[in-house]
This record gives sequence, C-alpha cells and structure tokens, in this order.
Amino acid sequence: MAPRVYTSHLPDVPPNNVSIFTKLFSSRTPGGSDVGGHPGSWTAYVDAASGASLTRADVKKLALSFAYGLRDHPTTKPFACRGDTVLIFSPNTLAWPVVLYGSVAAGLRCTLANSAYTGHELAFQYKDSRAKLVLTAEEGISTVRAMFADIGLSNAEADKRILVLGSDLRWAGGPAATSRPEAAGLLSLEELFSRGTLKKEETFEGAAVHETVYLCYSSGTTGNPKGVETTHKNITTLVDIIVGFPLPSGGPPILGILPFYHIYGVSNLLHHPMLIGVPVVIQTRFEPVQFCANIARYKIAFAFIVPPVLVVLARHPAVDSYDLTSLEYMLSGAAPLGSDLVKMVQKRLLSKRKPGSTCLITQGYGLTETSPSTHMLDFASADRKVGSVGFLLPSLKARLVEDDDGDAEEGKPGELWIHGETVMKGYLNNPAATKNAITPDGWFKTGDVAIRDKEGYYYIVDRKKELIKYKGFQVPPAELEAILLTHPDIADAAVIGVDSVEQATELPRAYVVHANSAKIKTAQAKAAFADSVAKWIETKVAKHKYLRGGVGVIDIIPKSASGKILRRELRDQAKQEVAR
Ligand code: 4UU
Repeated sequence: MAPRVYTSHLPDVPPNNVSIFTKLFSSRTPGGSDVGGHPGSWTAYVDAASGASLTRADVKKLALSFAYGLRDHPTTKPFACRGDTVLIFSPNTLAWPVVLYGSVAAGLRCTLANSAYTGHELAFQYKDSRAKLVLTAEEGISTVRAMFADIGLSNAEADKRILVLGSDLRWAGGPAATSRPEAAGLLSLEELFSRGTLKKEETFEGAAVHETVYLCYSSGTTGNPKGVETTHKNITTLVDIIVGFPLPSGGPPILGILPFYHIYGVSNLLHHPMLIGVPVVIQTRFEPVQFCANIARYKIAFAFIVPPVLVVLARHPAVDSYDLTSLEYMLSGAAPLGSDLVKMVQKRLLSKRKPGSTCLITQGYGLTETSPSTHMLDFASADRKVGSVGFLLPSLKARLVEDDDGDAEEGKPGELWIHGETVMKGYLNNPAATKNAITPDGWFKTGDVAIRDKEGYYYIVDRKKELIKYKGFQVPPAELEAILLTHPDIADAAVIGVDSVEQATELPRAYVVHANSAKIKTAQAKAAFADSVAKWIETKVAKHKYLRGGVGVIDIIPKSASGKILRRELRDQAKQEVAR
C-alpha cells in the first residue's frame, strides 16, 4: 500500500544555505548596523538576578571576540581548529549565548551537557563526542576535574582543557564577583575577550552547511545516549520554519527557564529570539519563587515551559504573592500535557484578572533528532484543541505508521515518522543506530504514537520507545539498567516510567531481581533492599535519573524469547501496584 504522506497546510520555507552565525547575526540591509535584521541596540539577553544585559550588537561583538580568543590563546589554540568539539557544562547564564555563538563563529562543534551531570556521566559524553575543551561554570569545576580523573588525565593536562565561565559579569556591564578558589590557575572567559576580535566568522556554505555543529545527547528509541549530529542546515531551516510560531517579532521579553543545554532551550531561547528580536530574561535554573518573582519584575508576557511548571502555577503559594497578570501566553513541550492541568492553571490565574483577560497555554512537540520542533499549536486554537500538539510545521512531511508495511487509516493511531531538512544527519559514530532511526529514503522514526484529526491537528497518544522523561529530561532506561547490574546483589534489572498526575511527569521505577533471593524472604527485607537500591543509585547519577517511582523486587524480569525486556508488562504491573 502506498504510504499516506501528510504535508503542512502552510507554504514551504525557501531553502537556505548559510551557517548559523551568518543566519542569525548578518545585517539584512547591506552595510546596515542591524544585527539579524533588528536594531543592534535592542536588548538580547538579560541576567534576571543582576539585571545585567547584552544588546544584540554586544552579543555579536563578544561572540566574535570569544571566537578570536579561542583560536589565538596558546592554551585553547590546540583545541580550537575548525571541526573540533567543545563541551559546554553550565546552568543558564549570560555567558551561554556568547560562548555558544562564539564557538560556532570559530567553526567548532558544541556538545551540550546537562549541568547536573556527575563526573562519570560527563566523562561518557566528553569521550563519546571526542570533545577537547570544556567550558564550565564555576560550580561545575570540581565535577569537570572528577571527569578528567575518571578518564585518566593528569591534573596538569586536565587544567589546560578547562575554560571557566565565571560569575563576574563586568564584561556585560554587570556586578563584579569574587571568583571561587577552585578557579585559580584556570583560564577565564575574560582572558579570551581581551585578545582581539575575529573579523569574519568561519563560513559554512554549499556542502559545508551539512557539517555537524551541535551534538546534543539523546537515547532515541533504545539504548544509551547518543550524540545527535545536528547540522547548520538543520538549524537554519528550523529557525525559518518556526519564525512567527508562536511569537511575533519585536515583542516583550520572554522568560528563559528551559535549560540551554537541551535542544528545546537552544532552539527556542537562544536561536529563535535572536531571529525575531525578542529579549530573553535568563533565569539560572527553574525555581518556583524566582520564576514568579521574575515574571512580576520583568513583566513577562510569554514563557516556554514544561508540564511540571504548570503544577507550580496551579498549586504553589508563591503564585499568590506576586503579580503575574502580565503572563498571557505559555508554550509547553518536551512531555505530555494533561488538559485538566491546563484548565486548573487558567482558572487560578484568570481568577485574579479582569474579565476577558488572556491566559493561553499551548503546546509544541519535537525531538532532539528533528532540531527540534515539528508540531506547534497556534494560540488561536489553544482553547479549542487542548491536549493537541498542533499542526505539522511548514516544509515537513509526516506519516503515521502502523507497522513497517502500512500506514494507519485517517484518524487512527500510528508511529509518527518525520521527513524534512531538519532531520539530524545521524547518531555520531553509530551507523547501526542511525540505520534503525532513519529509513533509506530519509524518514525519521520518532518512537511516539500520534493521531491526526480531520482538521490536521496531531495528538501524541503513546510512546513506543523505552525512553522515560522526568520533567522533560531524558532518562534512558538502558543506562540505569546497566548501572543496576553492577550492584553486587542484583542479578537482573529493568527500568520503566510510571505516571505521576500530581507532578505532571513520569517517574523512573526499577524492578530488580536479588542475586540470592533466600536472603530477602520477608516483605520487610524486600522493602529494605528496595530502599537501599534507590539510595545507592543516588550516589551514581544526576538527580533527574533518581528512582523516584520506587524499586520493586521481583523473581524474574519478564522477557521475550529474544531476550528483550517486556516493558509493557512491567508498566501494567506498576499500575496495579500503585492502584492497590
Ligand atoms: C508529548 O523534549 C524534546 C523537545 C521538546 C520540544 C521541542 C520543540 C518541545 C517543544 C518544541 O517546540 O526533545 P527530546 O529529544 O529530549 O525528547 C523527545 C521526546 C519525544 O519523542 C516525545 O516522546 O519528548 C516527548 N515530547 C512530547 N511528548 C516532546 N514534546 C512533547 C509533547 N507532548 N508536546
């Protein structure tokens, strides 16, 4: 049967063949003083805590200066040739856009790591991405040193590969700060700024636009995290695709709480606002009281969020202590969003506003592998289509595949496949995983099950892949299972996600088989063992991977004849255990 291919109802965007830096920072008027088509004097990024800010022209100038410093400074020079990879390890700060765009201008690849990672987790990404240099916030220095120790590098060699993004913001007109003792002897951002400026960014034109620029990590449908090769062309196409969705150009500031190291943050808080001329108020990391305080202080009208942020808005007392009336629009993504929660938040926020006020909550959908957005719900349809991730974005094609031979009938669920210029090049150094994810004719298999209604709105109804998402963060079960199997008392293990409606997220839950079940016969002994396993995991991994869904002790992990864990069975079992 011929595939049933859906296209967007919106016109395709014109193809473009430039680098990210050229796309975002070139003047649209020849010889003009604008940056990316908007006045260079407009504010681009604001540090929420100090109020220090950078204009669009500042960002461009500092990025080019950073790029020059990277290539010129004797310490960084050996690690900063075109195509080399830098690893960025920092919570959201004002330095982020500067070093990201600066690295891109210098022709480098950037691998972005979760700022909560342990040294061991970071070591995996550093080695796998073949990174050479690490850009870290002060708070991350000890973890980075632990990472270099983990991979067997001497302290002296390790220190040559560390660049510190300090908390002193004088380079952005902000306050001075005393640097932490652990930063002593390490190269700082300011030292790179002081050397000169790159006259012109490294260019990527023609075939070079297909060079990899970002390596975010995703486990895809199965296994361990893999480096997603995102190219210049992927990103420049994506920014054109989402221009105007959901924000108009030149609007009021938006609040930046999504982590910049996740593709959702990179795309929606770093690239997109540069293109549409909207300032981003940067919050270091999500924290409920600060979130509310920043909305009030900066009169925020819009925020990109993940579903658990709505739990805060529905229940947290801080919501009553701050004036949040400016917040009229939110876009949620990275995990499923329940319509009850949307309605609860709207009810609470609107109860404090004049009749007829606006509070619209919409959704976007995408994946690291699709750079990321493929679907977005327009604000005009937000109330009518609560629960939908919206329509397919321009220039993309979609299929809903029932199995490998056929597509689902209209209105019926199928695995969502995506085709277009925003589909990643592949998984780094992993042709087998790439082949599994992308068909020979370029269809990327998302692992999500979707329904498309008659009007062309999509609903994500299930996830076929094993991936768990805790508050929008990826938790690859295979990674936790491999760690659990190193526990001396565990003979076998499986990890699944259990839903928490309360927290609007999944929680990772492990099932383990004791190596000597005679030792844990009583319910009490089993519970104590389960507890000890959950605590033990907390010594090994970043917080978002903690076994918050608990640990179940069982006799055997259900597996198929070919040895695959039957996760659906475990998910059903977990539901019964919770119901009991
Ligand atoms: C149900 O989470 C992301 C990307 C998020 C994103 C991107 C563009 C959100 C809004 C936007 O405009 O990437 P990953 O790679 O970490 O995780 C991808 C997975 C998907 O396969 C799906 O299972 O995250 C889940 N997901 C969603 N699920 C992402 N968005 C949604 C959603 N509803 N709205």
